[in-house]
Amino acid sequence: MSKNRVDEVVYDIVKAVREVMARHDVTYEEYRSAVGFLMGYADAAPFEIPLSCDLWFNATVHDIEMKSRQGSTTALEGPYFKEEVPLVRDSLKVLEGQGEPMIIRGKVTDLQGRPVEGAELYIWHSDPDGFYSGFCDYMEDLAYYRGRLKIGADGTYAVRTSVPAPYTIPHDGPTGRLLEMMGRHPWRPAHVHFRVRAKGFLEHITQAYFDGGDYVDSDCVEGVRPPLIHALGNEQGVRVLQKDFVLDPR
Ligand code: MBD
Ligand code: FE
Repeated sequence: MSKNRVDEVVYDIVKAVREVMARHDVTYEEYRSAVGFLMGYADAAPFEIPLSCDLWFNATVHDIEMKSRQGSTTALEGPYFKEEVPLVRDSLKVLEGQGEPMIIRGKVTDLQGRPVEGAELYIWHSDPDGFYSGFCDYMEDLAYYRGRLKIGADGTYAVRTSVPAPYTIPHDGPTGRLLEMMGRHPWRPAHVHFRVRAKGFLEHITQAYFDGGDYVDSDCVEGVRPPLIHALGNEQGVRVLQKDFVLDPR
């Protein structure tokens, strides 16, 4: 029968790398320098190992997981979710006078289009400078640009906040150096994160990107999928993001 899973997967990776080395005629010098590069993580930046793995492979595991779902398109969770955020009714706390106002609204339904009453919707995103509360020195209060909403009987929600900005992954270590050597940039397009929890349904984690926004076509972590790109509306100077969620039953 089948070999053990570790051997099956790891040995396939080894063979794939060998094939790439042969195809590009990798030299001894290049091989030694690649090993040296990996040593750099252990020596100076072990904390960048997850960053580097996520940069190349998180979207891949995500796509694999998504194959077994039928609801609306899910997306990467990213590293900045916080559980302990305020329950909000209609607005998130924002830095006053900064950024463009935005309303996010939509509906939470099941696969048959019926509203999912009692669902919990977490929303989090960056400030107008691309920073997340709790992860920068001027915004410790987790109420900024974060909140948890309770979905009512009709399944709809609407919350006021401001438009987030593109974000760079940390690039002052080996991961950034590698991207630079490759001629790639460390930016993610501006985005809003969502997490929906409801009894009887699979947890639904997703993101929204803005049509025409910078880096939507060149996300460094390659996490953008067409159904996640939304055209921002404009109602009397307020940007409008419509984001609906279709949940998969558990
Ligand atoms: C982010 O804000 C993010 O959403 C992802 C997926 C990776 C790095 C930073
Ligand atoms: Fe993010």
